[in-house]
Amino acid sequence: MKTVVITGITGQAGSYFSELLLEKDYKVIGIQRRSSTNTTERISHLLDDKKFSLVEGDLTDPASISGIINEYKPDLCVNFAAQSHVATSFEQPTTTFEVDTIGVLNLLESIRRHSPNTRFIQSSTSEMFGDNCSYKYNTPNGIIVSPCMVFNGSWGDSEWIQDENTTFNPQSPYAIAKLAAHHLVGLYRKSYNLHASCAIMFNYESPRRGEKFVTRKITKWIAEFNKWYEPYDGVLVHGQLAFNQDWDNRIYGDQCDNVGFPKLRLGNLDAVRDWSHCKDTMRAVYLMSQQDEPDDYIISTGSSHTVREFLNEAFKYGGIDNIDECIVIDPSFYRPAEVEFLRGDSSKARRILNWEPQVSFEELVKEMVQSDVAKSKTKLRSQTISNL
Ligand code: F7E
Repeated sequence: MKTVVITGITGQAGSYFSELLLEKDYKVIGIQRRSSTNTTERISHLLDDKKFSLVEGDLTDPASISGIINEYKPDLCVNFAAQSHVATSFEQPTTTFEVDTIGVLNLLESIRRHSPNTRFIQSSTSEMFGDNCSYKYNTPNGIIVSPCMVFNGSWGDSEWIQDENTTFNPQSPYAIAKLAAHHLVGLYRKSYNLHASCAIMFNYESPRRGEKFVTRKITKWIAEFNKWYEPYDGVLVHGQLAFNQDWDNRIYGDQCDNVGFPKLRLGNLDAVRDWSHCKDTMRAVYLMSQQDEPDDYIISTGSSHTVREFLNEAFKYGGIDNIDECIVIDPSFYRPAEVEFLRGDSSKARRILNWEPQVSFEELVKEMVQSDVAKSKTKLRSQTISNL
């Protein structure tokens, strides 16, 4: 039986990737940071699986990481651990570099010294492109791609994309830290012949997405808003909603007009993202790990939408019409520097890995809304019972 060590095991990607590798009959070792609170919500259904176990460790502590790599000498090690919130990286740049760059260096060094046959996959990010794109020109002699163009704000049907040859121009401490890690992986692959690859993943989402990312923030708000109104088992529970204070305190400033519910506070609605389902993205990561040769791949759907489009789609599934009355544009959610446009060209992954995404944008949004609505109803049931 093969063994995989996964960092960031308690996160969205770690949980889906674990499920996939358990299905593929891997023994899964998840590295979990010590915490006094329970962080295993996303992997609670895996904890009883005999092939699944957790070990305590911290990416920023070389001794703990090298101890784990040395002990298990895994066939595969996948790094999903990161300080992954872009806005937070402006407030905590040093922590971001410690986890997102030094943490990767610690993993690479541990593998090089203790287990050079371990295959390694790093989660790189589309954020590394920043405000840069490639532009495809149709010419009489075929398509020409210019890999270093600053996005001009107009896209529509245009041929702006990012692919493996697009020049990086990172726009946040997070993206710069990730880019340094990306280059380290390339260097260790070349210098030490490690089977080390980078998955350049565009935004991936699911019902397990963290609640501070814009997609989940929207779908969770919709669920809580609907719950505010809903009669349950004949009992009108309007007003009994217990807010999750950890979600984002800034949401709870203004009240929604006429309804007594806090408005949804958002920043830049014009940003364009290439959103995929996390499960699709994880399949690509698995396929990368099975290739004879290590390499870097763009993992994306190739189809992009604005935050506003996500908002419209989610409100549609949530059955709420009056979006403008429900939201407030709050400049505190604007970033010091923004990545305006992301659309990944994953032709290489489709060709070599024989991969393609299966979940459409509409299906993704619908699943996220439905999941949050279902979760909020479960919460409501227990609250209602305890209130009786
Ligand atoms: O923002 C805008 C915001 O935080 C998406 C991470 O997984 O994907 C993710 O990074 C867009 C941005 O994700 C709010 O300004 C508007 O333009 O959901 P996000 P992200 O920054 O794209 C990449 C690939 C990663 O690697 C990252 O780790 O939405 N936006 N209003 C907002 N964003 C947030 N969070 N909250 C708002 O209220």
